[in-house]
Amino acid sequence: MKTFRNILFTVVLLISCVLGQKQRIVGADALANDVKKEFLHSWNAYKKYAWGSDGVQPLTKTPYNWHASTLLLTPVDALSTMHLMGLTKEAKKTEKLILSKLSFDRDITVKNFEITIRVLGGLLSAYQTTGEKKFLLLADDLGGRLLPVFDSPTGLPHVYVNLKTGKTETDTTNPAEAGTLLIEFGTLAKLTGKEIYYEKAKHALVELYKRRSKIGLVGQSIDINTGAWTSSASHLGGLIDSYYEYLYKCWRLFGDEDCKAMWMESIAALNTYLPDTVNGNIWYARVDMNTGEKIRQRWGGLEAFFPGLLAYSGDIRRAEQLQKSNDHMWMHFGIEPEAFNYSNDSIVYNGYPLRPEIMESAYYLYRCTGDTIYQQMGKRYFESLKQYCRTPNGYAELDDVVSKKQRDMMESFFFAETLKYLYLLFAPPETIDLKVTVFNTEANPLKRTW
Ligand code: DMJ
Repeated sequence: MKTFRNILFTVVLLISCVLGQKQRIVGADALANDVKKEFLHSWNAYKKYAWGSDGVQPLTKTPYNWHASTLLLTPVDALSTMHLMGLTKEAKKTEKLILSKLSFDRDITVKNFEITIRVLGGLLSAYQTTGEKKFLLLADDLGGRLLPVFDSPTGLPHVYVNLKTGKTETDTTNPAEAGTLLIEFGTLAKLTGKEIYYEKAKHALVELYKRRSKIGLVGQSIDINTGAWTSSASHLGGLIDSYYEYLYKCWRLFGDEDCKAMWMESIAALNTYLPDTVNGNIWYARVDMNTGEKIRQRWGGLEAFFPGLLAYSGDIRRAEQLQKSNDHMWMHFGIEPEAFNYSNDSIVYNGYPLRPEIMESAYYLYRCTGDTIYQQMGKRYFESLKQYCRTPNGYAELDDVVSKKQRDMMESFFFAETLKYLYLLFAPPETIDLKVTVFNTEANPLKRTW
């Protein structure tokens, strides 16, 4: 019986969301084109004011770098969006820049998680799209320099590593930073044949999972030397979010049955202890990982990815309910705050850093249900973005979603994720083949070619 249920589950999941949906809202092509224009508007600002650096600050029209030397965050992160949008000329110029300028032989200390999802993910995606071997060589070089992070008594990764010396820093991590590595390191292993990449990242994921509480939840902070939790807050926001995403997606991408088992047990625990209904809307609360006791009624821009993951993994009912709550949070201020107290519709953190997660969820829900209501939602989010965040030189984050005061920053994920998911939401569904493609948490598409 259990075997039959397992087979059924596998079949349902493999066909869910991969069939092209025919129905699209009126004007879908024009909307997709409009998103592409906004991408170019922002990309032109990068080219004009910050070419060769990590990114552009749109208000002062100045470049920024995360470290003493550039890692080309924006070009590497943006490249797959250009390919999907058919911006071939821009993509070619960007590839040339990356191949001629990107070097990891630098005495800089980087955050392993961020560089993995943005740069390693971007390079692997570039290799799969173009077939240019030099992208894989760059990815392998970077992967090798990041590997020292896993040298800890538990195998849970250090947070920072120096790319030249391999010196690691910071012994307290969290599920998101420790458990959001396997898609990239695993793909690198498959494409180079160097199994060590898969083993190290999977070991970290399993070590996290093994430390779940008796009721199946993880906390938000953990000591990599002792493996003891240093915070028992359990939720779907920053510090934990993409740990769950990778449990599921690693099964999709690699067919790894351990990941599937870990996902199934984890999602059951989440659905048991976190759901919290307020005024007819369902939310997922912050709870204590050991007792399941509710500690905060907080949701936000990062948590907004979760309806997408629910839909992608086959739970359309919960996904639709939760996306309604996402939409409520967005519409309450005309754009979403970073953190929101859903018990009384008040703001916890008032910024909006151009985050993509709510668009990502609208995209998966559209692909999985074919319901154009999700394209309508995306259209509203796109309109808010243009109204409040657009500047003469790209898009700016908001300091405050109430006053709509802008902040001088445009992160690389705006190109990699926000505009990509919006574009895909309106473009013909066959633009991307979800049967063989899995997006990493930064929306860099990776294909199961093995
Ligand atoms: C991205 O860098 C990734 O999606 C990450 O998992 C968390 N969110 C940011 C964008 O909001």
